[in-house]
Amino acid sequence: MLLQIAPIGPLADRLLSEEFGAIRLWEEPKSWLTQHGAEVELVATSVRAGCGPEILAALPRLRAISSWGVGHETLDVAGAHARGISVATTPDVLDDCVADLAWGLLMAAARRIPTADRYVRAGQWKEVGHFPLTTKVSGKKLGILGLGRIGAAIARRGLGFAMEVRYHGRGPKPGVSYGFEPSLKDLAAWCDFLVVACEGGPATRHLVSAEVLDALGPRGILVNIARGSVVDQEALIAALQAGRLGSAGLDVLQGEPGAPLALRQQDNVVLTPHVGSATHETREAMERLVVDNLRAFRRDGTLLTPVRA
Ligand code: 8YV
Repeated sequence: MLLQIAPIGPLADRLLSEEFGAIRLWEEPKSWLTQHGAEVELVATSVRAGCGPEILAALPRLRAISSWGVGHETLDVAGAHARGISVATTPDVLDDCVADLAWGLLMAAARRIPTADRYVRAGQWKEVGHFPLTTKVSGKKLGILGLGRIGAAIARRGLGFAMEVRYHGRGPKPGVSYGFEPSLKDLAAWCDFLVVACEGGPATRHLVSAEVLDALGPRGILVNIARGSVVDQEALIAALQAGRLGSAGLDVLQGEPGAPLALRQQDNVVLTPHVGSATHETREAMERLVVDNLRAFRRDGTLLTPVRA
């Protein structure tokens, strides 16, 4: 039996129902897990809905979890692996769109595109005159926190903008030509633009600290398309307000959905509502991959895109 924890999207929801006869947990009574948990062998979920230790404990015969989204901080991956349960997410298919958005935010923050747009709409172009000068993008130094699949896609785009790229992460990546920087603070001090592309969860919480933001400095730009938790948001707000950080482009925030007033009031911030993967093409590919992972598991007991232990 396949248990679907929460709605995923129209395509996945339909296929899971048609091909797997998915039980939709959100449409069942609260007692469903206690009564039927032992019948469940497959779970479909999303990074939004997650699959934590409580649900795992209620599913003694579970064999595989297929989750929508590349993030897995809301899934108990360690607990699942310890029980021999395979876990799949939806990597690869969203790399381009998330990297594209990182560049959109970088450019919007550096060239102040949203502010310039408001300037024209408010009639200031004609009334006040020329818009203030902004920051050049091409040829600058690009720092990337987390050179995974998405970080690498961001780096590749940087080469097209004639940038030197360096990165920080758990360690140097084999076969990578970009320079590895063992200290995030040193990377921030070196680069003009710092893009956060690492995993979320406790291991990366507040890696971008007040110290790192100060190293990035009053002309530096921070872009975050990863998780709000990676950035110390209070420190970020303080740095932006004081002009100790140049500007920021943020697709993810702590406490999302929604943004604190302090950020919404800052002119040197560009905000998007966690839409890195949110294009028709990529969302369809992510939904298909959730189903394809389950099809593969049902066929031969393997997943196409498993999370490695
Ligand atoms: C989603 C994501 O846009 O895949 C992920 O981990 O963060 C994104 O693809 C996000 O989960 C929407 O809430």
